[in-house]
Amino acid sequence: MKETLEALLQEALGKIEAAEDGRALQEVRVSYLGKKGPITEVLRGMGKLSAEERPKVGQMANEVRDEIKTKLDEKEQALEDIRVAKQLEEQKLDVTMPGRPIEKGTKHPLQAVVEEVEDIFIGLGFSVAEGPEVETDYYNFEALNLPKDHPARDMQDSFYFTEELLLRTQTSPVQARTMEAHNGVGPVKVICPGRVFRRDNDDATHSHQFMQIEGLYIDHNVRMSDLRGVLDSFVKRFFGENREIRLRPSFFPFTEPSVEVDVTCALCGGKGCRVCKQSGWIEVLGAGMVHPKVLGMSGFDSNDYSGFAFGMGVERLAMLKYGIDDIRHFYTNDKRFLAQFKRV
Ligand code: 2NL
Repeated sequence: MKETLEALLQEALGKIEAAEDGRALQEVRVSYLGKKGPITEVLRGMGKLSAEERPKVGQMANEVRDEIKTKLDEKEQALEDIRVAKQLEEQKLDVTMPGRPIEKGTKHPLQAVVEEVEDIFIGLGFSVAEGPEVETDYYNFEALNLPKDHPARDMQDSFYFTEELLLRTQTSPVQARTMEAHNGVGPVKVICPGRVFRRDNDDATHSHQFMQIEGLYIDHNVRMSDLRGVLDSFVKRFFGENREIRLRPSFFPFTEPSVEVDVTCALCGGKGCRVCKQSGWIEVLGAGMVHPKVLGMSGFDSNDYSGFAFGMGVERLAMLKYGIDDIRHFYTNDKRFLAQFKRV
């Protein structure tokens, strides 16, 4: 028995030594330590031994089994170490290599224009206010003298969530909220940039969502000449010192009187060309004196206070300033288009 176990051990150790991979080792493990292996067989045959031999043989069989197990585990670890070392050798990583350059993004031209306009108006004493894109019918329409069934609502058909909740069609509701928060005490001097939405068919000059900047100035004795002065300063800063503005009568439900504001054409300097359709003027924004009803609804006494307001499309400003011919360029995010505004 003793000799048999000793021989088994030597044989197993030899095979472990010779094994070149995990599979060969696994075969040795199964054939020597498995249920049908020779050691199990020895242990099973112990019943035939004498009482005094039995514990000795049992102990020896256990020792042989443990020895084989230990050697198997050691060899397995050794093979794994070799495998890892080989892999490290093959997959050398040069940590000193320069990384792939990360492409730097640019500010979106619309954002750049909004920030530029903000800077100009902050310089004129205005502050910037923002508000929700989902608005109530009250702030978007009612508070701006556009009662339900007013025909001018057709021009601003919107996206409704419910009868009373919609995507705002203009940023005026932010101004209405600002006025309300002042509790009838002026001055109010804000500009409100933001995204607005209208149910419209998209083409080169229309989009169902675009950006607007509206302005509002309420105080004692604010007059049309103040509006003219502020807009003239803005236009000169934004488009160039050599530009002039012109006010034409117009209509908005929230202002009275209302005007359309034109700027002299940069291309022809006012002489008339293709861009300005021979008129020498290009329309850039709408404005007017805040309607007394609008002042009243937002808590201002129109006998005590007056104000002017204006609204302009950011896309239109950007298109005129940078000679962009299609509004859709702003939304399709073609990098060739966006990269042109790196220095803006
Ligand atoms: C346009 C014209 C305009 C206003 C917006 C306004 C806001 C309040 C009161 C009175 Cl809270 N008016 N906003 C006034 C005149 C014109 O926008 O063509 N926008 C693109």
